[in-house]
Amino acid sequence: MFLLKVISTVCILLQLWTIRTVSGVDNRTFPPNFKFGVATASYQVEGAWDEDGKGENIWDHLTHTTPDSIYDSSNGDIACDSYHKFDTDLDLLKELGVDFYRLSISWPRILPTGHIDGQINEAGVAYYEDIFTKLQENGIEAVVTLYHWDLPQPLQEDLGGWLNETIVDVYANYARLAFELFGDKVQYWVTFNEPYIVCQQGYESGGKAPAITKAPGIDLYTCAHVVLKSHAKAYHIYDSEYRATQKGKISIVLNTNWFEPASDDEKDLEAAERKRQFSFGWFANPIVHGNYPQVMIDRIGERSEKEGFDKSRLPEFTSEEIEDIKGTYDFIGVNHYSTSLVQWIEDYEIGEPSSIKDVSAEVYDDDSWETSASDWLKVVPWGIRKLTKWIKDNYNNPEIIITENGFSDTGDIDDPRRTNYYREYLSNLLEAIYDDEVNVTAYTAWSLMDNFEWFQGYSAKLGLYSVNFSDPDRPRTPKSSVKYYKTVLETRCLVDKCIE
Ligand code: PNW
Repeated sequence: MFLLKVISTVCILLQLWTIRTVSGVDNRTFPPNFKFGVATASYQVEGAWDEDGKGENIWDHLTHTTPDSIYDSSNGDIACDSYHKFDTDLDLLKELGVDFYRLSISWPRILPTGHIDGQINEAGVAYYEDIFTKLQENGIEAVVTLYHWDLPQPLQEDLGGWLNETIVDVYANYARLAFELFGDKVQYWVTFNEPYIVCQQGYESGGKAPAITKAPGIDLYTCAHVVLKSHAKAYHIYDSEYRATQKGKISIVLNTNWFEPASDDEKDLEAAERKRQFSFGWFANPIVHGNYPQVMIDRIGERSEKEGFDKSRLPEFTSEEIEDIKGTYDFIGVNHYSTSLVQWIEDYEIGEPSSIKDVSAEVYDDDSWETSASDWLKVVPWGIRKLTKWIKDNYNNPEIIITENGFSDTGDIDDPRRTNYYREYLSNLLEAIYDDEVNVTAYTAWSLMDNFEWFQGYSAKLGLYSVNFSDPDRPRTPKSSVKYYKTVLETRCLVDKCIE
């Protein structure tokens, strides 16, 4: 009897000692150097699509020529009008108390044709110069993406965009110009936002501009090859010409869901890992380890041969290129929103090529997961912990920056589900940091404000601030999630009171 009592007391004490959570939310404080920010992207917020000498980009072109491809036939012509309203945006950033602002430069705003030997558009340069100066004056770091999908239209028309290797040098010249002009005020550079989406949706599924769908199973791999070389070239330019004086960091931003096996069955585990390799690994493997994942090389090679191609549809890197690409990251930027289940299926039969057939896996959602206004976004907070741990284990424990994470709804000012999303995902991130010892150093909420959500137009809202798109002034109003995020930024804590 006495022994039982002792045992049960010890158990209770042990339990109390290990409890660190208040209603399931982790109550530890974020590490002292951990940074918080918010993000936007040029085409989604700037507007002023043809003002002050800006050149046309592939999204201007797509939304103007095929408006029906956008859910509400809208476009980014005006968007949030941030081209004229940066001072207002700056006030929002100050109100939130962010450590950094992640934004992107519109390439054709500073180089209207995309080419350095075209004309440099001084008004565009002045616009970004003003932004970076004001961020610096206010102690807000700049995380700057060079390419968030708004390719200068002439580079699409004349070169075929990311399918043509000659763009590597064109992009590199643009990158060098950006480092030269703004690098003294930029702490983090991102070469590309989500190359997976750029190539898979831009050059196969048609879900993003330039929506080229003519060679499935081929073009997307060519695109990725060219993007990876462009990335590496920009990295090396920064590394050798600017790093010593500007002292920033540079890398790429990769998007991925967490892919959870549908069961403990060996085959489901294998299919889930394969799906991860074909998504995140497609880019992370070359950048960290030098080449495409072996599973991609093997499967695409085998299928190409059976399809009658004389070489693999997956391009090959030379050994010099492998050495050149390997290690071109100072951190890994991760855009993460959701999780999917993956079930093993028989390989698709040989026929017309496609990247979906190359992977051959059934990818779906659990019906019980909370939904959002975007069909691809289900609320699965534990996915971010598993994903970051998997990245740690597979890519040499890199510094990880969560460069996007957020929730989509239809735009109510009172948005408890967004607050809940941030709280739950951040709680899992704390566990990744403290319990799995993952080196996550910063977190970015997508987005500062509602904006042009690509093919969903203005129907899906991901902002902390609401924007009234029917008012010419585009006034911004804080949603209730602003209050929560602001408190988190102030206290570095997700609950009323944290330990430590
Ligand atoms: C990101 N997925 O894209 C982009 O970087 C942003 O421009 C965009 O507004 C934001 O997410 C919200 O959509 C993604 O299918 C596109 O998992 C697709 C996925 C994830 C992110």
